Amino acid sequence: MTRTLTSPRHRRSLRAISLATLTAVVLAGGMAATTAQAAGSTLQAAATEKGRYFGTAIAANKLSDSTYTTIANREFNMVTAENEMKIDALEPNQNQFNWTNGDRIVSWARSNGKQVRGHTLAWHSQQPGWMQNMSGTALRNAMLNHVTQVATHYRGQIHSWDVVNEAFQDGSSGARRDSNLQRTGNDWIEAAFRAARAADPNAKLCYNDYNTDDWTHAKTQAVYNLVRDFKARGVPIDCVGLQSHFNAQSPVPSNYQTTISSFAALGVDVQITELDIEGSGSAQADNYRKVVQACLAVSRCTGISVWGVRDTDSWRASGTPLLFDGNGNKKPAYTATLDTLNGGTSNPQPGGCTVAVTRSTDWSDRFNVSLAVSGSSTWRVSIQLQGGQTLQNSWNATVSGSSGTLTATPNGAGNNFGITVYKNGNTNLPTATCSTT
Ligand code: 9MR
Repeated sequence: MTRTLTSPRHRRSLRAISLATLTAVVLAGGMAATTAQAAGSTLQAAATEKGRYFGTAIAANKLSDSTYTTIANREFNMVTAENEMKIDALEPNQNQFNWTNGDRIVSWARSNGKQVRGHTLAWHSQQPGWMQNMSGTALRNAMLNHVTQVATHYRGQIHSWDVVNEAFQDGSSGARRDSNLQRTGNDWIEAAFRAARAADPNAKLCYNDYNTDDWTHAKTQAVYNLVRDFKARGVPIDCVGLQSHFNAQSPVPSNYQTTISSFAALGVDVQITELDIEGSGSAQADNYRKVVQACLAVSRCTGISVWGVRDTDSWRASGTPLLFDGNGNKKPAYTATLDTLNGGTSNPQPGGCTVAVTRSTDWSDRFNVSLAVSGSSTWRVSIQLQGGQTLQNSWNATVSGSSGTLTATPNGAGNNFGITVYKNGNTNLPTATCSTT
């Protein structure tokens, strides 16, 4: 046996096997790299790589618009019905449920491999006329019946339910919003959560609101206290939804990450549920970047949904608050969101360095990439251009190579340097790693 194995003929064939194995490994490596690159080329793929989802609101009457469904299907893996699962839509007459449009959205989502956020079981707004005219015990029971019937109908198909929506006042009071539901007794919120848990034990149950993004706002603190109280008393709650509708009057707060991490520290997930940010160009892109960065910085921030696909689909279309323009083209806000989802600096080794990579000016054929090294002044940065991309130009560092992997070292200009990259059809941001020399 030994002799046979070590015979020259066998050694040759062993070498052939090793070569074949090696080739396979290299090929597999190449394929893995291609897959990883493709995986980060849509919002859903990039978010998945970070252990999150990326969703959108969907309107049933737009499911026949192929531009809309093409984008929605490609980019998002979580779907919220924009209006079709609200109380007036599902129970237009008491105890007569109309599931048609809610079911259309759920079945579109599920047949395309997406998950669904349910929105919303109990709310002061969008109540059908019969409910608006009710009060007291009759209203409480009607609300609980609605929660039970709807959560039962969709049982097993919902990732997370917005069980209660917008139950607190704006402004400095921190009080509950006055509504017919609130007037049935302060415990209406916990009653709704208990009914939802009983009807669908596997859905995550969320409290969802707007103007709860700034940690210093009374409304944020009021929701925080509600969640803390629910956790302390064992009322079932799994998540908080920050709607995050931003504009000039209500900008992305500088303490947004503190808000997210503070809720998460109570033992609930945080979901950014209705994100839209009015504006355009690089200012809007920067705001989207801040939101995504804040979510990625908190492990219990488990997903982000934008409130619509194209600007023209938005409830406030004139503010152009979304990631795609009316023609379905990707906006700078889209690119910033994708880049941020794909980004992230590795933790420095002791005595090591990190490099942050951001896209700056973007032209049709090329873009600038800014690289900022921290942790050391004696570094070597390895930059991996994406497939097809080539180097045009560099500044403030010595850069060698022209495609594939580039190497950058200090040229006396400090730790911030840049390159211009020809896209050649590939708009993805290069990646970089830093080592000390
Ligand atoms: O985008 C929704 C719009 O089409 C409806 O007319 C409106 C009233 O129901 O609701 C909008 O969505 C809201 C969501 O349900 C709750 N948070 C605020 C959203 C924007 O108004």
